[in-house]
Amino acid sequence: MSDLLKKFLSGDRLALSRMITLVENQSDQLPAIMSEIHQHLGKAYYVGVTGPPGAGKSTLVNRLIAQGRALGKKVGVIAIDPSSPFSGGALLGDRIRMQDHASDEGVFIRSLGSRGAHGGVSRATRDVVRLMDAFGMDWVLIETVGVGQTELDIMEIAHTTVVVLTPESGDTIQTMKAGLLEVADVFVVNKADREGADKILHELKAMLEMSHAEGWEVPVLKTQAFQNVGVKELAETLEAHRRYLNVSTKLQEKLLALREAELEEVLQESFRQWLKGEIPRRPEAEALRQQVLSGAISAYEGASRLFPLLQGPPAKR
Ligand SMILES: Nc1nc2c(ncn2[C@@H]2O[C@H](COP(=O)(O)OP(=O)(O)O)[C@@H](O)[C@H]2O)c(=O)[nH]1
Ligand SMILES: [Mg+2]
Repeated sequence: MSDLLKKFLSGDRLALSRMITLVENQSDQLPAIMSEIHQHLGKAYYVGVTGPPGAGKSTLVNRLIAQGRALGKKVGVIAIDPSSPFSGGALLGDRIRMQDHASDEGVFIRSLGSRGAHGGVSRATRDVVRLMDAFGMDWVLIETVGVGQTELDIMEIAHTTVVVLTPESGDTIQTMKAGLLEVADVFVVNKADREGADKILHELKAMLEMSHAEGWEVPVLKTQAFQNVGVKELAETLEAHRRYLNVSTKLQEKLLALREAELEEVLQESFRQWLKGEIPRRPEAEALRQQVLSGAISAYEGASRLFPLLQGPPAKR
């Protein structure tokens, strides 16, 4: 086991931070790291917080950190910031608010850049969430701007997804088109101090009634994150959803689908690297590949003869 991993497992925050950087940079140490920490996973509760820019997600997350800390939970936060290609590039507002907890050993906050990550954000997020889990966090909060498919993909890792809207979100229908209705386990109408909060609340409730979802009844809560109003109720609702997941088969189904998709993704990436020659090829496999490239045999024949070869022992490097 590497020195870094030992430090990580002993609770060294700097080691956690370094390992997150390895994830961000897609280090080739990654497969080994993720394999090593695997046995330490499964203790943390993953909560996704998504919604339009300016809805109050960061403010709410900041309040949830405080709630968690009051309950004695260790809290990890991942803020996915589309404005920055770099790690640590949190929006100024985020950084200021999150500093409330900067000196708290029970809190670890990290911002992940998403621009330029070439669709690798959801994978990076997944791995960072797991690092925080293995590190011993009780809650891992993931903040993303709910604007597109990438953000919705990110939410797949979350046990519970909170969708934050505001009275200004007005065009609720538009939001639902973006698929937020499907991912939401809890809706929050933040900025309830503003006009129109009840209107959107009722719209959401009506929409949820029409969706005929069975099992968990998606609650719609009102909050005023900046005044810390309704946040305790939100934390209680999160715990209720967590209990629901534990007694129903939902969590198992979710995990199964997630793991299958991930295995496929990792395998595809391995195949891609193999094809591009980034992974050394066994001579027999290389010969077959050449036969396909030269047109001597069909891709079908090449693949059907290659696959069994790939199943064999790895080539000597
Ligand atoms: N009026 C009002 N403003 C709020 C509330 N919660 C947050 N805000 C403000 O909304 C702005 C955006 O908040 P932020 O948390 O950065 O939103 P994010 O982009 O979704 O993370 C900030 O100026 C907050 O102070 C609220 O309940 N009521
Ligand atoms: Mg934010």
